[in-house]
Amino acid sequence: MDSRLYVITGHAFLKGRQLEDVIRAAIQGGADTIQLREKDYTGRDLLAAGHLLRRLTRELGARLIVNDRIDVARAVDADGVHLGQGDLPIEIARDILGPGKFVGISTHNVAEAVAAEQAGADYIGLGPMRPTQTKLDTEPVVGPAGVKAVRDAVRLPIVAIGGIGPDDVAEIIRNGANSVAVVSAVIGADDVTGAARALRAIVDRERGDR
Ligand code: TZP
Ligand code: MG
Repeated sequence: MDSRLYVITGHAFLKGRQLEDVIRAAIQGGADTIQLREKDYTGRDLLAAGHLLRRLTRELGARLIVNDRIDVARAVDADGVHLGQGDLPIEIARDILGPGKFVGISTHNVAEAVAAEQAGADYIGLGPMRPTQTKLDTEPVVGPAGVKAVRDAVRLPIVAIGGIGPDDVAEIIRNGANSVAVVSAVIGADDVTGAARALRAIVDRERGDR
């Protein structure tokens, strides 16, 4: 799954704004993939947010990925699911979702990345790049240097995540990541479209032809 700017929801950063407006602004700024990730939502609330995001991403031409919940991904016909190390295995997710859907896996080191590739993941999340307040139970920081080590070990697309701001993106992409995933840097920005556009421009510049 070839993403360039991957934006993850986080209702704490909406500051009274509507999810729909913030995600529309992010996509207009160049987010090509939206992940629904709300750890404290009920199933019903996730389903409602999923339907809203499915309509919006279809209208604007972005992918929709659901974090953790294969059932919600299927119910809203998302483009795929993002799973952690402890979640159901990839082949189970594929059985449930059916053909043509993406399965991404969170990884934190070379061994997990290699295992995800062997298991048939469509992409890996790799992080955290920096300390972050958005997710409190993170693994130790991998950093941009860790991207290089993982790039040397796997071929599948790498989506770097965790504490990423505009100053980090060039090094992360140069070290071999395909994409960056952010919550606060876009969802929490006063100018959501401008923040997304700035990140996306760096990814596009540093990726060049690849
Ligand atoms: N997984 C690892 S770090 C993280 C997730 C979901 C949070 C990223 O949020 P931010 O605000 O971009 O640091
Ligand atoms: Mg998870």
